[in-house]
Amino acid sequence: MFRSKIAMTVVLASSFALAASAGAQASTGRPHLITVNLIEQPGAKPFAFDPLKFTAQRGDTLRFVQASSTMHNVHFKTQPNGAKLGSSFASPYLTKKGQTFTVLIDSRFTNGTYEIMCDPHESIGMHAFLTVQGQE
Ligand SMILES: [Cu+2]
Repeated sequence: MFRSKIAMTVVLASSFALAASAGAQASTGRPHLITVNLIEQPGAKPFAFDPLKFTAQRGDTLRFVQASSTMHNVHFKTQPNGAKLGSSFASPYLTKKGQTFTVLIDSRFTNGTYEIMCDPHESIGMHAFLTVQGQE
């Protein structure tokens, strides 16, 4: 399992490099592609979003990548006032390694912090925090 995690990191690092070079063509360096992995790990919280906290501006894209062999989803459970996602805004279940769920941070997202849960693993602490900032 440890070895496969390293391989996954290498793959993601190279796709990040591609995204970074594509973004570099714009004078502002935006928009960004932000990758969040759904991982399994040893310890008290066997499943996690990696990174746990991330920040985006409108126009950026969030990409969640299934990097474990356990089914997960991505549920935007708590949202700042004025957000237009609806409390049921969630991905389908991601069942296969490498499967992705992509969200454009557009005008539905007001500035503030969003708590993201994996529904099956909410009770064991599988959550993450997205902060949206910038001009509204
Ligand atoms: Cu999960």
